[in-house]
Amino acid sequence: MSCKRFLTVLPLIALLLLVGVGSSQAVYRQQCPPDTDGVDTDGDGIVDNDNICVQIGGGDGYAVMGDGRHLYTFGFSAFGGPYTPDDVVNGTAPDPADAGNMWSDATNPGLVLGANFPAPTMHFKQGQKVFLTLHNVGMLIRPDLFDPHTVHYHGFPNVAAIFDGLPDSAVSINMGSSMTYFYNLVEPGTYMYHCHVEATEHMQMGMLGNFYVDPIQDNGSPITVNGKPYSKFAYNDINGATGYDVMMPLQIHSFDPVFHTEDETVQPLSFSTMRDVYPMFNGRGYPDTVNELTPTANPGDIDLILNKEGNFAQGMPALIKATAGDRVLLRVTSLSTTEHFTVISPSIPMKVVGNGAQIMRTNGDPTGTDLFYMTNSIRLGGGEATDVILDTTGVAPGTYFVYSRNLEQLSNNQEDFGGMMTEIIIQ
Ligand SMILES: [Ca+2]
Ligand SMILES: [Ca+2]
Ligand SMILES: [Ca+2]
Ligand SMILES: [Ca+2]
Ligand SMILES: [Cu+2]
Repeated sequence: MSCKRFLTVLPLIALLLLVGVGSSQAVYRQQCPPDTDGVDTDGDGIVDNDNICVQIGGGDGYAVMGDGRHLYTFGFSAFGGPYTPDDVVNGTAPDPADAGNMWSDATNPGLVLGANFPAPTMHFKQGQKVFLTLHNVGMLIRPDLFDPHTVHYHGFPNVAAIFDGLPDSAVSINMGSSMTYFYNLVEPGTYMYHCHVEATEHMQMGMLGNFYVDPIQDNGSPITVNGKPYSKFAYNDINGATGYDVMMPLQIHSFDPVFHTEDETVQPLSFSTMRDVYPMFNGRGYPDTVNELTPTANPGDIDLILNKEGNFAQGMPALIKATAGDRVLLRVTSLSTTEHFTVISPSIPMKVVGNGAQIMRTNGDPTGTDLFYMTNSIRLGGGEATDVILDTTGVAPGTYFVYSRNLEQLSNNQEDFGGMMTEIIIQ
């Protein structure tokens, strides 16, 4: 951004901070070109709807842990449009009740300011061309921290290094600045995104989100497997092997409260002794992982999730619900900065069908040989993604569990029985 524009924007931001209102879309600009290529690249039969423009903010805020503690975080939030931070950002189905929420989500006071954890979920379709604008809204709790931010779309082969978000090879976005990243989504898969500025700090602090791309095969006619037709697939698989009925992204992450408190209270950061004691799925520690959305007074807005103390917590659900016979796709990703995590499903076997945003076939080729395997546990390090399908055929109705095999990760800090666990309810 030019110096002149920065100087124009800065007082406006200061004004917004003072008055605390969020109707400032005019302040920030995004690139959002119309789709005029005359070609239908996402396969839905419409030639002019393939460009998708979304905006997120980068800033700071608080996240509520499973034991009720509020941790200072850095994060991304949905921005400048009719979204609350927890809404899926996919350019469709905006929630009109949320119009104008930018600096804070009035319906979700646990998530004030410019941060949400996890970051807004990115859900797109193969063939779409995404223009993702990141606005750095600044740190409201740490205004002395003029850290820039970026978006690193992990695992994605970019057309140019500048869109990769790596501070070494790309520009970082300073406070009051914006940049539009371009992604040509030619491959489906389970990805993740995060800020890559001072990555250990900004990732530990929470700038992490789910990101997945549906395959173009979803546009085709249903594929019948074992007498049951599927119309949604994890990957282009030709024979329906990755077809599913229910899908849930499960983001693995964990927080070190000492590190977060140091950042909040302007202390030197303990990188070398980072120790995560809040293991989470989708930003929540059990039992918050299974709390359901609570309808609000606003019609159409079902964003609230209360934790066990009745406080608002992160709005990303992690409860899995299915009907016996359904195939459940879990898109498991880890953005942990400290540890490997082993996730088990002890009662319902997992079929691993994807890894590293590719179908588990030779060379990741849809026509390759199946390399799928059955297991009860998958192990992920930071930056890894695994797609598993739980086939619930013959599973008796009831409650089943998915959790970390490392038993010390089943806690919310010093509170026993919590952490990285969620439930599968089979009806
Ligand atoms: Ca189209
Ligand atoms: Ca087009
Ligand atoms: Ca909403
Ligand atoms: Ca820093
Ligand atoms: Cu950042």
